[in-house]
Amino acid sequence: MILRTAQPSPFGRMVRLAAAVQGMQIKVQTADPNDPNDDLRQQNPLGKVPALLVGDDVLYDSRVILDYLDDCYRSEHGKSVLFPAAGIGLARLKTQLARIVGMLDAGILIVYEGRFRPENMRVESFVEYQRDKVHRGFAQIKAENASYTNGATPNAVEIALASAIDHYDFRKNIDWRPHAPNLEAWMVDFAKAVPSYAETLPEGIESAPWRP
Ligand SMILES: N[C@@H](CCC(=O)N[C@@H](CS)C(=O)NCC(=O)O)C(=O)O
Repeated sequence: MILRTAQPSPFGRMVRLAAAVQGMQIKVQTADPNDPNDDLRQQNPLGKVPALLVGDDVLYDSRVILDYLDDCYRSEHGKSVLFPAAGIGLARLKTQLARIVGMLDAGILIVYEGRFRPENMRVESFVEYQRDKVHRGFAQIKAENASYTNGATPNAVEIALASAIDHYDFRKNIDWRPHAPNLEAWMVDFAKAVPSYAETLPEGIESAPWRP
């Protein structure tokens, strides 16, 4: 399996963390979504990372990849680390994951508003519209994630939450702290417990109480 991803991508980081937590080896091959000559665009016509090459198949997006990694683990071990639930419990976990992916998609749109539009064409109301989605998401999460207790085996939602928090700190476009101050302690516990946390950090991210 080869993972096409870009180092700062929070979606790619989710996949790398998930593979590491499951003890799976995945070869990472850097992709540049901005480079028209990168064969990423042949592999995934959307030109987005992450994309996972499995034999002749190309899997995207991040949630499809997480589901596939989970299936691989489950068929070998008879249990699941990423989605340890069934029925409504599983649907709940997947909804929580969809919420974080949606919050990240909104954050990426904010990054692209700055990257792709000339300064005089940027629309602040659009940025605010996206930012509000992220703030509302954090307000809900605040009520649900009082403490991190899963040790070295976080589930998919916890992996996504840690990746999202570091992403917003890396891009500095969302101040999540006033909306979910309890997540600082949550991050301290997550970072301490999950061995692959430090090695998958976005390069150049500023330090924090849970980050070197
Ligand atoms: N919802 C997708 C989002 C993937 C995504 O937006 N990736 C960004 C990098 S973080 C990308 O490749 N952007 C390039 C583009 O939109 O053209 C997922 O979960 O995989």
